[in-house]
Amino acid sequence: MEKGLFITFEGADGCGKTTQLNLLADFLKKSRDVIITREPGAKGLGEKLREILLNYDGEIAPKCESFLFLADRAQHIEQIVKPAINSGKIVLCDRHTDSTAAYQGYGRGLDLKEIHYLNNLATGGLKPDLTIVFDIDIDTSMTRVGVQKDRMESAGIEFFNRVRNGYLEIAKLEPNRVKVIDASKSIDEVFNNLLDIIKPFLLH
Ligand code: Z5A
Repeated sequence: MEKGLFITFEGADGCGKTTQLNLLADFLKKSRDVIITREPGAKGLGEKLREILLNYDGEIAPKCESFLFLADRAQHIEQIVKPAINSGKIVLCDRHTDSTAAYQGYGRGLDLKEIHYLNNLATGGLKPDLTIVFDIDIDTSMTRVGVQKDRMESAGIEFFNRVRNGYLEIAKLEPNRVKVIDASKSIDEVFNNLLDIIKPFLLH
């Protein structure tokens, strides 16, 4: 059996990571067993948590928001990610632990050490083999998101700049796991850059 792999896709809203994840899945499916998943809300209970996180119209305290994302993660890891990796699949996941660090930590200002600890608790210590951060300036990403914004997307430009800088900081701290791609380029150019990173990685 081939070794399972866990690859996560990260970046500010509208950076184009979902588009790239789907392109990569199509490319990899020619030779490997691949599953696509996401946080928050892959399926079942997660979908209910996603509905609250993105659409609840009352106030959600930052700590409560973090715990809801972490609850979704704990369920997702047990129900979907671990079984898929253990059966030799490549798991492509749209957002994971670095989203909590970037949005709730750098963005909302919660303690990063605590978030790191809680992320570890939720994942049982399982880490992505590779994480791609799709980096983009906030004006471009907000144009891509469009006028219809959910609860998280309505947080404002200063918040998103903190999130973006948070991702770049995470990449500096963990250069072996986290690779940054300039996501302001065309879809084809970004995908070619993604393949440049993925291909040698798959050979290891
Ligand atoms: N969140 C959190 O705070 N803490 C956590 O722990 C976790 C998540 C796990 C989830 O939102 C929200 O939860 C997210 C972070 C927070 N929100 N905020 N704010 P989501 O799952 O609904 O959506 P998303 O992950 O933020 O992004 P998205 O809507 O899926 O967009 P995307 O993946 O970045 O981009 P896309 O869908 O591939 O593309 C967006 C549009 O741009 C689309 O029309 C594409 O055709 C277009 N596009 C894509 N690439 C290009 C290029 N290269 N050029 C031009 N146009 C492009």
